[in-house]
Amino acid sequence: MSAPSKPDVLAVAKLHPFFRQALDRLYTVHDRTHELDPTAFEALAPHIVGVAATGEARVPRPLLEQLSAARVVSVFGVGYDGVDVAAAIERGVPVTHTPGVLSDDVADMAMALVLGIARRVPEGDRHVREGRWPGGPLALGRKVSGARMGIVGMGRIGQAIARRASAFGMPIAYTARSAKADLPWSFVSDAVALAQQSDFLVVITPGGAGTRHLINANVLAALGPNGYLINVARGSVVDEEALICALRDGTIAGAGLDVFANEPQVPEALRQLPNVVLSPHTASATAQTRQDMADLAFANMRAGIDGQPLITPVPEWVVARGK
Ligand code: 8YV
Repeated sequence: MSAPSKPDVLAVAKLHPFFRQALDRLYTVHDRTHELDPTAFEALAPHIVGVAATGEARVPRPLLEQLSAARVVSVFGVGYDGVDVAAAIERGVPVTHTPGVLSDDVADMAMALVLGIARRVPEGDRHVREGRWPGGPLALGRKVSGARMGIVGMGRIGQAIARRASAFGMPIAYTARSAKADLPWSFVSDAVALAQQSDFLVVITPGGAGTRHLINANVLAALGPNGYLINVARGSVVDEEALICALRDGTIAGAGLDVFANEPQVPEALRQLPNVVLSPHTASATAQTRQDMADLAFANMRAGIDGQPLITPVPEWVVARGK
């Protein structure tokens, strides 16, 4: 008697091995069949009971409409801006993500980028490796301790960044959809006003249409020639062309970027600039955190498919369905 076939799951993006290995134990994972083999996908779609996604993956309404048996979309990531959550809710398909487990790593990376660009860490490494030290010292950096930090977005990760920056003696101000009365830091109504009073402007808002190009030329001009932009949110939140101009023209002093408009492609104009530290979207990329994310994303997938309570549904689902 042959073993019962495992339930069918669609992976809409290349999954992290930790997540994929967990899924393979219980499910038949179809890797991007909707893109790679549309004909086969037509026959497969009605059998898919779960969707596995990443923080940047797209799960649009037309795809959800093909997945008539889908019981859950499980995102390996805290961001889910590529998922049409409204469509999922309309179809009664919960969306889950992996909040909390990666907050420390992303906040650590934000501080690493602050220190990296301000204290010229990558530049100093090259100065030594390329034998330029005997020719003279590295240029002076910018003191971080006591500098003013403005945080755009004050969710779990924004608060983790603020706690770290406070330990560096940095006065903290923030902007968000609304002030959070329980926080000890000062609220500023908008990004331009915040930039005007910041030495380091750190972006940690969700991605998506609501924040697209929130950091534009006006914000960068307000940040000013002694200011630095740090982005650990989504590339879409920053007008990348305006940022390149601002870095090239000295409108701002520098930037530290972990995310980009069209990953993994990064414009050569940005890659050639000396006053930016570039990181390949690795803010949550530690072995420990990726395992925690995989465990949580798998637990959400299993709960959704088995009809059990979800561990971390996205807030929109909770508001719409109360759980
Ligand atoms: C994810 C991220 O690990 O959590 C997010 O939203 O941007 C990353 O930290 C990545 O998206 C997984 O592919």
